[in-house]
Amino acid sequence: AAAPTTRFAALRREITSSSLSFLMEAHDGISAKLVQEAGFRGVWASGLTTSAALGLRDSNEASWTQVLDVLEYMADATTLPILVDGDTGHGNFNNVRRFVRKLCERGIAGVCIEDKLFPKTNSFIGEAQPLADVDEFCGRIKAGKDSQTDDDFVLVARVEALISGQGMEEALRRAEAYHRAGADAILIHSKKSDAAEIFEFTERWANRAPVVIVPTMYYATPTDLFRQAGISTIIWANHLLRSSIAAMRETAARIHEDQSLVRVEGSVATVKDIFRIVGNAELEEAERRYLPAR
Ligand code: SPV
Ligand code: MG
Repeated sequence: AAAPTTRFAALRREITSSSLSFLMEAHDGISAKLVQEAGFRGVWASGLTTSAALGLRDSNEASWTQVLDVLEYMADATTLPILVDGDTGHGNFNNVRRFVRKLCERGIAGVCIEDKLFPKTNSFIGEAQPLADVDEFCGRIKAGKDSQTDDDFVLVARVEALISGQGMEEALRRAEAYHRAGADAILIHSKKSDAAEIFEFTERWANRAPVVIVPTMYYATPTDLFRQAGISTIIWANHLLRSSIAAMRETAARIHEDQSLVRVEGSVATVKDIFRIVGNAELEEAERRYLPAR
């Protein structure tokens, strides 16, 4: 097939193609660049890590326009399609409409919204978080789909029924309703340490719509099993922020202890590397073109 011409089409292809796709978490411009440098074909703009990188909790403490600003830096930093974690959609159907329009304007290729209530809480905190009413959430999905200004914009509906302890029947019932409401894919989330309930879901769901998963807690499951289960897309949801936290903590402690840079110099990225990542070569070339010769 021909290469997709827009980021919207590129994300749609990742989500709908029969082969397993991967989205790697990023939370700012430089992490988005590193996702692309590693060879990934799409970015997951995580709510957890975008919030944490701002020093905030994953509880809608950053306003939706502040999230949009971060997304703009990310979209400018990479040519990859971005699927943004839209949390609950920041309110009701009306907030979803405006959010989706603004995402399309900024070239964000898709959004994932979850069937919870604003302000949300991260799925790995507490038990039995209240879920949205199914019909009300379907209204958010329909409103989002009706508001996209690019036909290929992707809306992923995230089912939190397993997370909140409401069981497989409820998860399937919700997935079916969200699919009928027009969601392009279903994200089935689980916080179990094994993938048994994910595989039960995929078997019973039988690929009526593409399935997206986030194996943060069941990370030990071999990726080939997800492939065999017909899963569309895996989101590696938070590992660039987590790796940078580990690295920053170690570097800060070492410099604090040593009052010297000697022992860190060999293990941190070079200043030259920073220049390369943010594209200083392009600026030098542009200076030759646009600045008067001296
Ligand atoms: C995120 O990355 O913000 C997610 C995934 O929504 S999770 O943290 O598992 O809820
Ligand atoms: Mg999130």
